[in-house]
Formats: sequence, C-alpha cells, structure tokens
Amino acid sequence: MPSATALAHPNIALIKYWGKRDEDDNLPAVGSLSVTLDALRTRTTVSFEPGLGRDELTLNGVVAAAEHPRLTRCLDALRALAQCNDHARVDSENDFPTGAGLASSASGYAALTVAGAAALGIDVRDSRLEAVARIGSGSAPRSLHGGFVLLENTATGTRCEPLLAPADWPLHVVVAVTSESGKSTSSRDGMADSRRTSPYYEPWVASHAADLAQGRQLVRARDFAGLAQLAEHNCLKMHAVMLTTRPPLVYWLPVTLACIEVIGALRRDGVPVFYTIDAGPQVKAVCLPEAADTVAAALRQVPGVLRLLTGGLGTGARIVDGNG
Ligand code: 2P0
Repeated sequence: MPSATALAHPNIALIKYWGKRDEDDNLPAVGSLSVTLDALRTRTTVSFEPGLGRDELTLNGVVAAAEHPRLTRCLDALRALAQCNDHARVDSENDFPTGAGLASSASGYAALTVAGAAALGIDVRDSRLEAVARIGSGSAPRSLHGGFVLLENTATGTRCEPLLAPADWPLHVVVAVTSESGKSTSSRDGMADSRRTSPYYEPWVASHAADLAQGRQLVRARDFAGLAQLAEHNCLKMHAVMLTTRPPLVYWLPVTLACIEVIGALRRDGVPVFYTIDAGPQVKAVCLPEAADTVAAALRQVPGVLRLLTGGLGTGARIVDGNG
C-alpha cells in the first residue's frame, strides 16, 4: 500500500496575504513573504488504499465525520499528477493549537502535499506541488520551503522563491499564546467578506506590491531595523482591513494590544524585536537571537499570556520514516 509520512512547520508572514483574486483556484490577491518556524510542527501520514470509498481524515486523533472538500481537492490534484484513482487515509497531528492563528493550515497542507506526493512516487521537489499545496491553503506553499520565502503572483498562478536559508539570517520567533481556542471566522470567509465590504481593501491590494518589493530587499540586506518597521506597518494595514470589514473581524484580545505595547517599549530601549499578528490573538515577536531571552522574559510577564513557544527558523516540509 503506497504510504509516506512528512513533517512540515508553520510559517509566519512578515508581509501578509489577505484576500483572493480567484476563490475557486484559491489564488491570492497579493504576494507574501514569510519565515518558516522550527518550533512547531505538523506530522502527516498519507496512505492510498485501493477499495477505500472516500478520502478519510483523522486530525489530532479525531476521525472527521464528514468529507473535507479542500483535502479531497488537494488529493485529487496529486492523483491527477500520478494517474492514480485510489482514495487516501490521512492521519495528521499538530503539536500546537489548531485553527487559532498559528498557521496550522499552512503546515498541514504542506505536510499533506509532500507525504501524498511521496506515497505516489512524485518527486517532492517538483515545483507543481506548490499549486497542489495552494489549493489547500494560500499560505501552505511557503511551508514547502525553509527560512525566508517569497510567494509571488504570476500571470496564471503563484510561485515561491526561497530568499535566505535559516542559517543565512537566524532570527528567533517568540510566540505569545493568548488563547487556545479556534478562531470565530475562518481566514477564507474573512477574506471574502473583506473583499466585498472593507473600504480599505482596494488600497491594501494597490499598496502591497511596494511592501513586498521592499521586504525582499530588506531581507536580502539583512536589515533588521528596516524590516521591523515594514513588517509592523504591513501587519497593521492588514488588521485595518479586517477591522473595517462588515461584519468586523476583530481578531485581537486586550492582551494582544498589551503585547504590542511591551514589544514597542523593548524596541525603544534598543532591543532588536518586532511583532506580527495574524488571523487570531497570538502575538509573534521576531527578534535577533541575542534578544530572545529578554523578549521571552518580557512577554511572560504580560497578564493574559498563557505560554510562550520559542524557536528559530525551520526547514521546508520533508519526508520522514514512520517513526520520525
Ligand atoms: C498570511 N494569513 O499571510 C495571512 C495573514 C492570515 C493572516 O494566510 O483561505 O489559511 O486557506 O488560503 O492560508 C491565513 O490564511 O487561507 C493566512 P486560505 P490561509 O499568513
């Protein structure tokens, strides 16, 4: 029975993706620039079984009751590449909160794509796998790669460009977990609402290419101070779109803002750190390695921070043996 197991890490965008130019093909309206994390991971086994009536998913030990359309579409794309008709059993586990703004869909679909490809004998470095992962989640192609990754729109799709390997600029990320619950509005629904209703959506899209080009230059130059300013600006611009969506997308909690204040005060004191926040209340503090202990100590003191997840930059999705 063709089967393979893959590990993938979530990634965090420093220049964000929010909004789609094509909902059917899950094509993003804007590019993005991310760092892949090493501290958090998804481990997924995909087994294609002749005679299985439909694709079956077990997520964090719980068997999904219904079919999962996005999962099936990803597997269909792999089956088409390998000319296989068998359904698959997918067993996936995250070692961090699922669906809570920690990019579990990015690592989840990257691991699914790589495990499924390997099980079907497709070269896991085949660039067509980026489009397979993207069907599952617009941020998932970034987790196929390690370190700093640029995801760009092309005329017909997207392409990833790894910019720097983890060792080329070994930043640290301290994630302040402020809630363990899932988000109330999915990114997918939120993006569609923003596109339809936010008066800031068009300016967000129009001003995004300049942020992406500048972000790419700053990463290549390893300019931490410049990247700090740009990443915080781009993050707040995305949240301005979210806040002005109808119904509003308020992903923050009071503790989220408290962390922003603490990180701002650290930077004013000369500590090399900046924040970014996604579609959830967790705060990700990105810092130079020598600042990681100071940043962690400060965030641990903030009332409402439940725990910290700390690590460096990680590698891309990869095959492991059954015990890996
Ligand atoms: C990002 N986010 O660039 C942005 C920032 C959340 C905020 O990509 O609809 O789960 O599956 O393509 O990838 C989260 O959205 O959305 C995301 P879909 P995805 O990281």
